[in-house]
Amino acid sequence: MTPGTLAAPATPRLRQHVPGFPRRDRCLIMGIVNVTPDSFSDGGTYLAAASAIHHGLALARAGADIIDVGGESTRPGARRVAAAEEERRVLPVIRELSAAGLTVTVDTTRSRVAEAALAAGGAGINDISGGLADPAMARLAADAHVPYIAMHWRGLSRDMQQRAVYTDVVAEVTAELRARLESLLQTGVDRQQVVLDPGLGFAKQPAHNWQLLNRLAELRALGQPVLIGASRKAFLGTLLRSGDRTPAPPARDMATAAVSALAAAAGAYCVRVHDVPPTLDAVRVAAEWTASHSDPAPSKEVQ
Ligand code: PMM
Repeated sequence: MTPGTLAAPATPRLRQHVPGFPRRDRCLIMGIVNVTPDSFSDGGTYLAAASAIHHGLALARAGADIIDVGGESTRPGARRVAAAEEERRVLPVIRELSAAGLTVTVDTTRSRVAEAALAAGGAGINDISGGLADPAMARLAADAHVPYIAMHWRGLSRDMQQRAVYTDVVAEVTAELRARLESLLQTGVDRQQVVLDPGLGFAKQPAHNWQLLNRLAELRALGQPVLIGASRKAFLGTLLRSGDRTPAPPARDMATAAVSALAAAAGAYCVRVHDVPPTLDAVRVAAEWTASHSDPAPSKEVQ
């Protein structure tokens, strides 16, 4: 054994980097722009392209590293919109935000919409179906060689909650994402491009979401960067309602920030949120918290 091996100081692990996304020394923040009339979280306020663009720029100013633009609601029970309508909603927003220098992803399951979004300046694809909804998506991701977020998915939103049946949710989601990853790689997608996401709230009951968060390490063991999308989701409202004092809706952004801190400390690569400032503080705290174990010297600052 090399002398001193056991005494080697702990060094912070190198942060994962996905070419095409910004490089940061903390968990990345993806800000959400939903260009849908029925989004549960913004009530359609950002339907008009102009306000969606304004909102995306504000999220970036607040510290979002990536802006995710989606034109189709994925709330449980939601019906699909036509591809042409989805394009009509997202393309002007993606064009404008990309031209302003922002890193923009398109939140779509359709290769046709993703291709048009990349042509409009988009930097990556956020596919909540992980390539399952459209067989042409993996080929596009391989050819375009852009960041590709593959989320765990068990079917369309209209009846996905019927598929929230698991014996061991973490083991099953990890196995299903591993199968997705292998299929993507076989199609020619570069491993470096792929970010995996457990898909909180998608064919998941609240307890499933909490188990996935608690056992993030098992998902990270697949070796890919992991994205967490917990922002304002119903399972946070359910948790807070079960206490007797706190009303659920206004508190969801604080609960979201708490999840952001814990997920970042557990090694999440990126968190996808509606409200950026509390999550920016949260991921900064997490970065300092996890980095400080390698530097035992006390800070000079008092308090
Ligand atoms: N959640 C929603 C939409 N897109 N994309 C990824 N990668 N992960 C998610 O968890 C996710 C997503 C639904 O939430 P929203 O309606 O607030 O955008």
